Amino acid sequence: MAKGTIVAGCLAPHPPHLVYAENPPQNEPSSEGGWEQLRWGYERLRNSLKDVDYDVIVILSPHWQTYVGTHFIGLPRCTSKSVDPVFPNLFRFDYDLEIDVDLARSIHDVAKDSGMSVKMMENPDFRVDYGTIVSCHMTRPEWDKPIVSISSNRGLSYYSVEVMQEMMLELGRATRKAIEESGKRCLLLASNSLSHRHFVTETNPPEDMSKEHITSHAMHLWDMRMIDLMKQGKSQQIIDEMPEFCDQAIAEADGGALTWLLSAMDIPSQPATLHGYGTIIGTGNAIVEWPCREWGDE
Ligand code: 2X7
Ligand code: FE2
Repeated sequence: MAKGTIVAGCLAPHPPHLVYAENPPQNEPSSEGGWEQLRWGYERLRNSLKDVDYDVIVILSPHWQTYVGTHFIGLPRCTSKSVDPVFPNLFRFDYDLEIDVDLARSIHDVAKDSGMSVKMMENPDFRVDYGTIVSCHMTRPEWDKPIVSISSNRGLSYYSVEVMQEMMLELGRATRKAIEESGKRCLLLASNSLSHRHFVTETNPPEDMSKEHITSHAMHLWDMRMIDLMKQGKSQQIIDEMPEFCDQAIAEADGGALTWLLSAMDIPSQPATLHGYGTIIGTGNAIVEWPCREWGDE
């Protein structure tokens, strides 16, 4: 069997506003559009991936929060309605998705062997979080690929960003090893915004783009710094600066997704491609791709 590979790793933010603005048939509320810069960014990501052959999407979302270890969905099919608890006016989405339970279990097993606390989630009434759904929908709206859904262990809440990072670096290594052993071609998604300080009131209508901007200049500077490091291939520096970034920009990378992604790609020094940047209720969001399939065995 050929060794499995990561075809690309992506930073794929999940504000529900993006799906709301797209008006897909699965989402109940309807809109007049909005947040086009980001939606065009996702369009560019989809174009970049359109001829890429892959078997499964592996995603880590900060909105599935588990406090004892990292969990993996262990049910072959998940069908229900996902409602954003903060924005039920924007996101009430009927989903029907397939899980690659074999790959999920393999990552679980490798992580367990390396000493991590892990669990397969087999509750049939489980609701898939909106972060997972939005990032998958915006990346692959056809919903024709199975996914592996990984929870965000809140190492930061109990300990510190440093502890969270150590755990996510280990989970990334376990993910890469399990993928290589599986023989599968995988697309990895880190589902998170960058700076995450948001407005506390909503405009009417929510898609009024004359009101959309970053919450502060400091948040803008942090977002630009992180994007610059990604474009320069300075992954180790991103890891090194993560504690300050999470603290000062209230970054949603505090859920571990970006650290996990960089670790799974072996802390790449190759440059990433920025497909788009934009704000959503004041938070900073970047759509970024690391095209691992083009790197060869360097
Ligand atoms: O989950 C989110 C987010 N990360 C950023 C902005 C708005 C809503 O939801
Ligand atoms: Fe979020």
